[in-house]
Amino acid sequence: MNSDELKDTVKVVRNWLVEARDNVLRKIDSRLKVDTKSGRSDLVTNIDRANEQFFVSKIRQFDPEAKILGEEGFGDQVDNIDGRIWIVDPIDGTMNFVKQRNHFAMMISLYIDGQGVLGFIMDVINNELLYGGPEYGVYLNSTKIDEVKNTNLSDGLIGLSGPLVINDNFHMQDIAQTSLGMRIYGSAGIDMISVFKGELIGYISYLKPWDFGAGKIFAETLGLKMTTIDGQQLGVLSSKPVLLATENAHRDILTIVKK
Ligand code: 2AM
Ligand code: CA
Ligand code: CA
Ligand code: CA
Repeated sequence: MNSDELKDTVKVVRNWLVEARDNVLRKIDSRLKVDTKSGRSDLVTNIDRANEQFFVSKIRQFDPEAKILGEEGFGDQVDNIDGRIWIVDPIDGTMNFVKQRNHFAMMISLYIDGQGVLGFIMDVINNELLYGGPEYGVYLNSTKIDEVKNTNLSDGLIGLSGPLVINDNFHMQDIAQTSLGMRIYGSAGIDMISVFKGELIGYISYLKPWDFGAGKIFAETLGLKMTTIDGQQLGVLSSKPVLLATENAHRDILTIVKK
């Protein structure tokens, strides 16, 4: 995409997010319809569904040829990375949304032939939007992020997912002990905003494309690393434990994982 197309796309998607945020805030005190998916901690609400339908209809109007990969299934069946793919997580941190009405995000990303072009993560309650990509640069609201300090694991806080720590998968407790402390926020989007603000040195969780699509683009742009937990390249359509970290912390964590 040329720079005018990028600017136009950013403007359009930001408008969708503003409208979606208004829609969610308007309904935030209403009674939710909550259903379980794979288990009792894997939830979906009427708002997740309505919000995904909203984004899917906006994307269809704006970019009719593109494929859409949406968590709640209102997009397309996407089985290869060819062409333009929009990835949508309408509410990230649904458990937080249900229990706290706080600490949840909306995430959208655009890939072309497997290359990340633009990503968007919005912290709905804090009204913080992280957006951009390799050609556009990465911004937090109106402030450009030029670099994220390359901190070691032992000098920072690490964001982890509850199940990985409880089960001590991949020596997760050793990783937590080596860091200055672990934080479990319960939303990949909120964790990733914290990583790109330099508040966490990394984040580790089992993630699907809609969980990591936007974050992977910011990592590639800002020189952080996002790979599978064993350091392999992370494909856009993969569904694996993911390690996002500063370059130094990524190295430190892989040393522990491979012990
Ligand atoms: P979600 O809320 O969009 O499902 C903590 O639960 C984080 O892991 C959230 O970002 C959540 O995204 C994501 N996640 C991925 N797979 C999950 C699952 N099976 N159950 C709960 N959360 C999941
Ligand atoms: Ca979910
Ligand atoms: Ca998610
Ligand atoms: Ca979700």
